[in-house]
Amino acid sequence: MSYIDAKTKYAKLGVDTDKAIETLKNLSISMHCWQGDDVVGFDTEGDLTGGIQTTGNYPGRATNPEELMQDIEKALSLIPGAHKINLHACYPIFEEGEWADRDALEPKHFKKWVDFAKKNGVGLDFNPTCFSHPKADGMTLSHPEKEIRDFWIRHCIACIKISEYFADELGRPTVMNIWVPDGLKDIPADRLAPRARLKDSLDKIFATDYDRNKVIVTLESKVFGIGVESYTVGSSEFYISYSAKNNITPLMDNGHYHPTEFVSDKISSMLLFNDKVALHVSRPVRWDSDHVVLFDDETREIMKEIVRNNALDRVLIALDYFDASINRVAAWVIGMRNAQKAVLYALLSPNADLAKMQDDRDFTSLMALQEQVKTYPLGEVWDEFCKQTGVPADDEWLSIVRDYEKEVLLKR
Ligand code: RNT
Ligand code: ZN
Repeated sequence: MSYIDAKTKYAKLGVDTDKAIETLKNLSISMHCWQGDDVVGFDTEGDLTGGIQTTGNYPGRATNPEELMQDIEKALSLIPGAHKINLHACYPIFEEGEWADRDALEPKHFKKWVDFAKKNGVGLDFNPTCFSHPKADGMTLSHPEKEIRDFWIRHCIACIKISEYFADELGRPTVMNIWVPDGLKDIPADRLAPRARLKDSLDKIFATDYDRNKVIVTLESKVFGIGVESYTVGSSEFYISYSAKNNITPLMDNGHYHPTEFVSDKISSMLLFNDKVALHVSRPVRWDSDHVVLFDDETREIMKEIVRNNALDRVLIALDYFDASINRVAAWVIGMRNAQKAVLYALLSPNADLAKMQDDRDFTSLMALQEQVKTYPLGEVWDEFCKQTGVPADDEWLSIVRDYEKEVLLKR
């Protein structure tokens, strides 16, 4: 089937494939740098901590800024559209002999990333790194010791400054997401005090003067982590309430809920009460496992909600996973392309007709049409999108990654 045939087929449903392609071209997704090096970063030596974990030892991990940038560039060349790169504060690029602790990080330590972003025509997003650090032992912004809390408050404020610098340099807002791993392995004696301290620390961070048009701070909740199974300070209720009261953007990671809860079902409620909503699109398998994003039911359902709610400009989409068991460049390419493909699927759905059937309580037609569109020729429209944006089709990109693996990754 050709693109023209597919276009005709969708047109019979009242769906304009050309328009969908144009919309998709304008959607930028934030691609997480940390898939490239298993969340190791460049500023500390120790292990990954904070209740998150990478598994696998596929060869070719990026071990320095040059390698990580080279791998990101390779991935970007295989991903349609123009996107953003999401950096963590543990990825500063110091000069020879230079080092700064997390609370002393400055824009200059990220200048090379700005140069990289300009060269590649991408935006930058940012994240304080409140884990994998000697002072991040179990608790950070909610730590009982003031000295430790103050350190992480200073870190977050430093990150706001760096985010502002990115926005100034690149001419587009930086999304800065705060996630802290604070929690307890076993039954708490006091659930309130750590939450009160987290609230107070956030108040102190937001007391800093910054331009909210340039930096969109988001707060990411979680249900549990490895080694913090019994209590998470920054729970969903905590951050939803804090964000609403303080006009901050909440962030939902779809690995951070009970397996019977779906982020796709939460988006509409959050959009009713928030100007913007941020997402970490991930794939939990049994737990918050951060598997590569697939073109699966929940990813499609999430994107359908965004499209149907007419909220492509209000939902800030970022990816968050770290798989060390497969080629890491391929992991980026697969996840990004799947997220975009799921958006395309949503754009090619006869959403207004389906909504009307629901309102008319014609559930028979609704079910029939929802099933009908599942096997419509999405692939042809996707191929056309890849062609128009100058990137390889689904059956072409992997051999390019394989060559890169042979020539670059396996020689590391
Ligand atoms: C952890 C959160 C957080 C991290 C990244 C590295 O559970 O999902 O977003 O994955 O910041
Ligand atoms: Zn996340």
